[in-house]
Amino acid sequence: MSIPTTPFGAALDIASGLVSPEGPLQERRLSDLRGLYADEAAFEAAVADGDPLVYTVSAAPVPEEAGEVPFSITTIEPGDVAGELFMTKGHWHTAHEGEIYEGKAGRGGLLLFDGARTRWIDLSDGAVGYIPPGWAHRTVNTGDQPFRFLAVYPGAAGHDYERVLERGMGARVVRTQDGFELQEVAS
Ligand code: PAN
Ligand code: ZN
Repeated sequence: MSIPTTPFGAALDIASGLVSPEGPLQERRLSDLRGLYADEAAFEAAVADGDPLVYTVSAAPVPEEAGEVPFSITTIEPGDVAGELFMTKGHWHTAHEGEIYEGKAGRGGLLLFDGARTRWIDLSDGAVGYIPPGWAHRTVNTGDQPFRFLAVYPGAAGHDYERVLERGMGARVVRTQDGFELQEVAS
């Protein structure tokens, strides 16, 4: 049986990207994103050359259960693999559940894919992004500082990473001379 949650206020430390009181802390290194970058040779070279930290997720102590509303801060480091920007793995929710993101620091955005259509929502400057049910979502650091955002989602959402590995996100986000661009990928 799960322990009943009690009301609490949380501090979001924007300088460190940590939520307090703290729940699970996840670290994703580049090797955790195998199969997601277009340039596999550049990917393996970067993994061999130190396997850099790509993102961390600092979650509040809220269980992933129906009725609960977990929240977390994700920090994506600046960087790229042969021009393709550092990003989260991305997932579909296994249940028909949406999510809300709010940009907190740095520059970045949300790449969304419903299996046919791709959308981009900029989360820089504190923007809020709404992820409807049925849309895969991935975030990307488009700047040169850590990009941080708050995520709030239903506890019964569930996370399907396999489908993103198999089908992609419909586009890749790539560095250009004056910023970044979305490059469409046939799915
Ligand atoms: C977010 C993500 C978080 C990390 O909390 O889980 O940003 O991204 P990946 O889960 O794709 O590695 C969320 O969307 N939760 O549902
Ligand atoms: Zn999600």
